[in-house]
Amino acid sequence: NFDKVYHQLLERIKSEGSFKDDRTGTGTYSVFGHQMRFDLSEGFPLLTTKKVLFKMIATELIWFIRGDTNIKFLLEYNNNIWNEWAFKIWVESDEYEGPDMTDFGRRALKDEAFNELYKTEMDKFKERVLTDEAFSEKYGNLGNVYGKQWRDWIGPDGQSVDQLKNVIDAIKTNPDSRRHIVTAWNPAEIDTMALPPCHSFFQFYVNDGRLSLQLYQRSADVFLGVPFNIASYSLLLLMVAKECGLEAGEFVHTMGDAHIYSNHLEAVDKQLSRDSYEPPAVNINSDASIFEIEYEDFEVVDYESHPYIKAAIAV
Ligand code: DHF
Ligand code: TMP
Repeated sequence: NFDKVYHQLLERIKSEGSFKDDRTGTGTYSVFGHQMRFDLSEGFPLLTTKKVLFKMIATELIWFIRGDTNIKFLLEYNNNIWNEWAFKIWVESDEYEGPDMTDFGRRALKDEAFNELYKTEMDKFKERVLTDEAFSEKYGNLGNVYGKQWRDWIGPDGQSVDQLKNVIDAIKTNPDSRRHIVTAWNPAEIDTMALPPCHSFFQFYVNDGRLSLQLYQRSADVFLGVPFNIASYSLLLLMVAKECGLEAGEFVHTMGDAHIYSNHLEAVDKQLSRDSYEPPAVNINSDASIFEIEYEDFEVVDYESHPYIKAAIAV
């Protein structure tokens, strides 16, 4: 039961987690080192004890696979999950002349008047990214984040390394290899990224016609980020398995700092009080290569879930 595996992590952090301050000033309860396993032959691990928006996960994954790092692509799908991190670069730049947005994430939660101002500025920002090409080139971009590293890692002589294409070729030609790795963690470029990669490193493993994937996630926002991360890497596994003519095996999710933000505790308890439904299935209705699959090619079948639980994201 996929939800149970996830609930066990929430319970573990609640009972064993120690409190500490964090970069965002919110405070978290955390454990260090945790592993969850999801066998995709049992269904697709989209959590059912709260509604998780598959569209956001699928369009973000396609964005990574395209090697795109500009939120414009996401905004065109009405996907707002990366807005705050692009907005932050904009409001901290010399060109920004609007009202002071310092520490907007925390201030928007405490001060209703400021929240209105913030929402107005954010709407203006989104509109400009969508309609003003020069602006979007500059401020829609999150820097050398996931998509860039997966598809166009720049080596010491300036050569481009397409890690995703290489790993797929290697799975096809040399399935037993122990080197099926893609890493977004590029130490020399961390300071060019809006946020250093949280899901930083993954490896494939082939056995008995089944393809498995293990992710190392250095930092895990267990209430908001992790449900997305589980579904995202499970979808990537389905896509790569199909591309390589293999069955999808297990998604193994290994975490470093696994934390619950102090302002998510109530939401967590609400979720823990719910019983799970059967997991849905996800179909890929296309024979296009993994590099050409579009959002419309995915189909989620029989997704039944409890309602959405709203929680504030720490910026
Ligand atoms: N920062 C933090 N503090 N936690 C994160 O999980 C996180 N994730 C990022 C970027 N920075 C982050 C990218 N992924 C949401 C989910 C994943 C995600 C960013 C945001 C999110 O807010 N999910 C909400 C609402 C989704 C929506 O309505 O668009 C959710 O309830 O799932
Ligand atoms: P950090 O860089 O200080 O670790 O902050 C990043 C936060 O974002 C942290 O709470 C983990 C969270 N996060 C996820 O859980 N999953 C994700 O996919 C991303 C991008 C971030």
